[in-house]
Amino acid sequence: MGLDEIIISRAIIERFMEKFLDNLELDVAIVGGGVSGLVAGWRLAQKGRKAAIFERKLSVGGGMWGGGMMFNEIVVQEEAKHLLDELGITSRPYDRGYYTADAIESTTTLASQAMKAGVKIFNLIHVEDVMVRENRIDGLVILWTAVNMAGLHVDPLTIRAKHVIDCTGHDVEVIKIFLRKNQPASLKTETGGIMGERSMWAEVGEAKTVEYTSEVYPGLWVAGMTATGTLGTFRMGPIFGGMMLSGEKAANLIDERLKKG
Ligand code: 48H
Ligand code: FE2
Repeated sequence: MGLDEIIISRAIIERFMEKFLDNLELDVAIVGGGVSGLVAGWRLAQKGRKAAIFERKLSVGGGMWGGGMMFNEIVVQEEAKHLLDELGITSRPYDRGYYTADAIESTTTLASQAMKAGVKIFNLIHVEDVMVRENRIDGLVILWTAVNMAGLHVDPLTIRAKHVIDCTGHDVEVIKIFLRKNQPASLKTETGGIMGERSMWAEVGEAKTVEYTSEVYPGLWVAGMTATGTLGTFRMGPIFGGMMLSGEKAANLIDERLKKG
């Protein structure tokens, strides 16, 4: 078979454009393809929702690749073990109620399952703003990460979404941008602002992060470390059950909301 470079180029451009055009209007736009974002996308896609993940880096997986201090194993507690099983991630019991899993297997399997369920992932895209309409989030403002890194003055494009989940981890990026640009808007938190992530206390941090996974402004949700930081509880270190359960909870709550119309 003869190979033509131009066919290869055309194939990539056309296929990408099809995918991109098909995802300009979404039920749910997820910012950040870390653990919580991937789980949220996986669950929403399983429920038949049109969801896409926008990840600024080349690879998804966020903080899961490196396990704890680059020892590439993760710990998951009993409460989230069912998600490892459902995803097909091999886990081993350690102490009572603690399981370990290979960080690379966990990350790759989660990403693979999310995609196979139907969520689309757009990597190398930086979410730099949101769209707001009459006191409700209406979507995202996106730009290539490379443009942002190069400091070039190029205007962005937009994605319309009924719901946006900020899954940007410790950075709490979307929430910060939203507050900076939309004063005097306030969040559904104790002060109306970002409460801030606290020092490490795994047990409380894990439970509260799941509890705090919620809609903090109409159409704007927080999950994972962004929920930890926005509503203000303790960090938990390299235990990932809370992140997974938080992503799942956000997906379930949004799915219920979409059912109500
Ligand atoms: C597009 C963006 C943007 C942007 C960031 O860090 P993550 O893995 O986030 P979580 O919350 O799913 O998981 C947190 C976990 O990894 C962790 O750090 C834990 C449990 N820490 C405990 C502790 O004590 O430290 O993923 C966030 C993703 C990353 O891939 C970013 O690149 C991406 O979001 N991202 N993507 N546009 N503006 N900002
Ligand atoms: Fe972390």
